[in-house]
Parts: sequence; structure tokens; C-alpha cells
Amino acid sequence: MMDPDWLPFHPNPSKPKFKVPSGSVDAHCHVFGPAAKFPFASTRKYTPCDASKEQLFELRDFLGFERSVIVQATCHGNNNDALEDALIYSGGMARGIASVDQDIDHKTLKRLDRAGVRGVRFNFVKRLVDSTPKDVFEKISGMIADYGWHIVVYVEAQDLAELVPFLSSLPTIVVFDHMARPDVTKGIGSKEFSLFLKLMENEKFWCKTTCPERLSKNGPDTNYSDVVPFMDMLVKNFSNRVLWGTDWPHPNMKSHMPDDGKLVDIIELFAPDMVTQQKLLVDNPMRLYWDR
Ligand code: 0GY
Repeated sequence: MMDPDWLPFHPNPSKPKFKVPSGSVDAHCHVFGPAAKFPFASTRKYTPCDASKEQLFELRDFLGFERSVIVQATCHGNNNDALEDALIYSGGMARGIASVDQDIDHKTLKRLDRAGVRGVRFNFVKRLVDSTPKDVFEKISGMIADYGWHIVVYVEAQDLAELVPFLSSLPTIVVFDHMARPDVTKGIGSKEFSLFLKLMENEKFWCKTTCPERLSKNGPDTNYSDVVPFMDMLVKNFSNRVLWGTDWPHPNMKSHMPDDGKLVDIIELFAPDMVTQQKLLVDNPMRLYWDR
């Protein structure tokens, strides 16, 4: 049973007014279960509603996207079966980011690679996972680097500074989820966001300009006016290393459940020209997830 305060994804999102370029990639989304087939992990910090691969790909088509990058959600722990199943089902139209522990072996990594996995996620968000020692992450990063995979990092702005030496030492590209979760009430000039911008100057770092719904205090009625400047700043300055995604089915949203069509419409507010849209939605994710 899902948590009593769980908000399920939007049942009937609107058709976006913004027509995304052909070949667009939703570079951050999840599948949950279905629990009857892929049970949630005993270590999970939340129990979501089911959100199946069929529902994910139906939404992809409805929003006008062609491809997806499915990120292993913490409710499945280090068991990547639901992710692997969705990747295989996609027939090459989805790539994956897995979660693994230090006992992972090359046989499993090779199998995940064949299914479409292209990286692992290191999660530092305390409400989602128990903390993992750095030497475990270091061991994993050494193993996955051989596959040409990269590392996706989920961290909140206030915890970034202490991680800079560790993140800088990782042997692969590092992609930050949700702009490293800035506290948007502090504005784009904050100490934490300035540090993030500085870090992004290093070409090994990429980021996802995602989750206005999660970061906003102003909310959907303002088109997330308090988050758009952050997205705008990153897309302007690092147009070759930014990604966009829906974050469907929007785990752990408490304030509201976004209309996915409206999330797509917001892209035009921070990526107003076609050249930038092509990079953000097609060229960058294709380079990172499909060209190898
Ligand atoms: C997201 C954000 C969240 C959750 C997870 O794996 C997860 O459980 O990523 C969150 O609660 O902020 O990217 O989906």
C-alpha cells in the first residue's frame, strides 16, 4: 500500500503548447513497480503508487518525446529489475541509471549495460537513503568507468561544499540532479548557487535543469517564477552540458502534483530559442546516453 499522504501522478495532463524538437529525450524519469511484480526494497524510505513502464512510455508519446532516461528510484534500493525490464521493453528508446552496491560484479554490470544502463546514481539526500561511505562510492566509480558510464549525483545545495573534493576526484562525467537543489528563496546570487555555477565551469560536470515543481515556493500558478531564473542561468552558461526531464511520476511531492504538459511548456521560458532547445532536449542527452 502506498503511503497515506502519497500524491499519485497527474491522471490527465494537458497537451503541451510547446512542441518539442523531434527526437527529444526526457532525461529524468522513473518507474515504480508494479509492486506485485517488482516489490519495493525493505530499505525504502517511502512507498509510492505503482508507475509502470507502459504508463511512462504512454506519457512520453503524449508529450511529444521520443526517448527516456530512467533513473533508479530509491524505493527500489539496489535492485534494478524494474529498471532493466523497462529498458528492454523500450527497444533501445530508453537508457538507464542504476543503483548498485560495492558487491556488484562485472557479469551484472555487463548485463545492465546491454539493457541500456549508462551510469549509476550516488544519492546524498538524507531523507531518501542511509549514507554510503565514500570508499564504497570510489570502488563503484572505478568499476563503472571502464564501461564509459557516468555518475549521477543527487545532493542538496547546503551539502555541496563539503563534497566538492570528492566529486572533483571522480573518474567519470558527473551529472547533478535538479541543479543540485538550490534553495530558491536565496536567489541566484546565493553562496551555494555561486559555488554550483563555479563547479559547472569544469567540463566534467553536467546538470539537469529539472524539478521546478519540487524547488518552487511560488508554485505552478506563477509558472514556477522563482525557479526559472536558476534554469535560465545554467542553460545560458552551459548550454552543451544541460539536460531536461519530467521527473515523472514525481516522487514525494507534497505541495501539489504538476501537470506534465505544463512542465513542458515551461521549457520555453528558459530555453527560448530553437538552437538551445535542440541542445537541451536532443543533442546533449543523445551525446551522453546514446553515442557510444
Ligand atoms: C527525484 C526526486 C526524489 C526522489 C528520488 O529516487 C528517489 O527516490 O529521486 C525526491 O524525493 O526528491 O528525482 O525523483
